[in-house]
Amino acid sequence: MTSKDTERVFQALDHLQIELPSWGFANTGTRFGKFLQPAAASSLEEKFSDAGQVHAVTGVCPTMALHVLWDLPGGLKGSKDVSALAKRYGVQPGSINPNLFQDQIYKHGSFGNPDESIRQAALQHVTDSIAIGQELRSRDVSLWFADGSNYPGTANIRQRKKWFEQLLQDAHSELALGQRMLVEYKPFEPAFYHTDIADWGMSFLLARAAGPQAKVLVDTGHHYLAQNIEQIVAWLLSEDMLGGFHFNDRRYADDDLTLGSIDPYQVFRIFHEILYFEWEVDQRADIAYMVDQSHNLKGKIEAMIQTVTMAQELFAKAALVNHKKLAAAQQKSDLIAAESCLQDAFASDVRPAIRDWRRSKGLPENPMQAFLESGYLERISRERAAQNAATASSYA
Ligand code: LRH
Ligand code: MN
Repeated sequence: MTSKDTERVFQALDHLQIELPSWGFANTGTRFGKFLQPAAASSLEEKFSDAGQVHAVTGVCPTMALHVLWDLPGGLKGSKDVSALAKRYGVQPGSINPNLFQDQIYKHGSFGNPDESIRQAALQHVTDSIAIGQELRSRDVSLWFADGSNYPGTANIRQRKKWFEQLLQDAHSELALGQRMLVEYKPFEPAFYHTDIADWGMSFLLARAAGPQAKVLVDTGHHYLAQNIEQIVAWLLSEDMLGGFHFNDRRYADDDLTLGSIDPYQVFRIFHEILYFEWEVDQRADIAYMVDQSHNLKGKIEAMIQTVTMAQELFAKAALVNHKKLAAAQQKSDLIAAESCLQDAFASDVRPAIRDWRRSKGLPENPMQAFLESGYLERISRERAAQNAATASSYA
């Protein structure tokens, strides 16, 4: 690594901020059960406290995404406490996630439900979530819809599309200046025949039809294994429609595993497309880098620190791609030279430069070690064990 390379790593890390999901600190499971961790967070205060720990040892996680039903069951009324918690734990409220999938009324959908009163109830929840965002001065409202069907012929796909178009436009009209609406897509689960917003194209069309403050959210776990995610990212950048990411990793489906645990080169290729675009247009892309994971077996805070440091490493490697040399090789269709630009960067050991960057920021060189030596885990395991033990649940 030359000093120029180290400088490029420093510049890249100066710009990478990662938003943590409140729900990533709670006890979560699969339909086959939930393995309870004594240290897991169950109250919003505990989630802010844990996110504060990750921010303290990494320095790059100043915001935490909130899921309205799980974190703000009282809706707007609860926002005063949120601001107090944010102040106390040094982490600001991040994207606001309405919950349009848990309430019993959403059995046959929310914006796609044939029952208009349920569609209106869903719109009201989104409108309330937008108001919460304004109250908390958080920028993004992040929309994911579980809507779809399980059997052929049971849903009018075109009619539901029309309802989504109209209701997303209605929601967009509630946004304040500077607020954004992120539309997340997912090919399946919990619906197993069709999902109303199943891929990037459907999200793109609906976001564009909704209005200028609507963008596409790319959850890396929401793609078929054969899909080229970085090509989708390149297209969305080219159309100025990329609003943000939900980062996680997977071997099969929406496994929500820790970033880079299965395919680190996938994340590197995504970061490369972003940094190559920014080099070409000589401008930072306005992207929300967020984590969306559920840590069913790993320690929740440790998994979050692992995710953030892995993201820093892969982002730093992508910053080492020699864009000028790459552009020339692409222009000459010099395949080996072009491919080597990425492979050489990916093979670079950026960890010493990252440690230097952390030292220059007064941050611990090894965030995981700093956290494990802090005694925080032992303390919360003692304090929270009883309340967590009481939350055992069974699937059926
Ligand atoms: C859906 C999803 C969505 C969240 C949820 C926790 O799979 O990715 O972003 O609301 O996970
Ligand atoms: Mn997601």
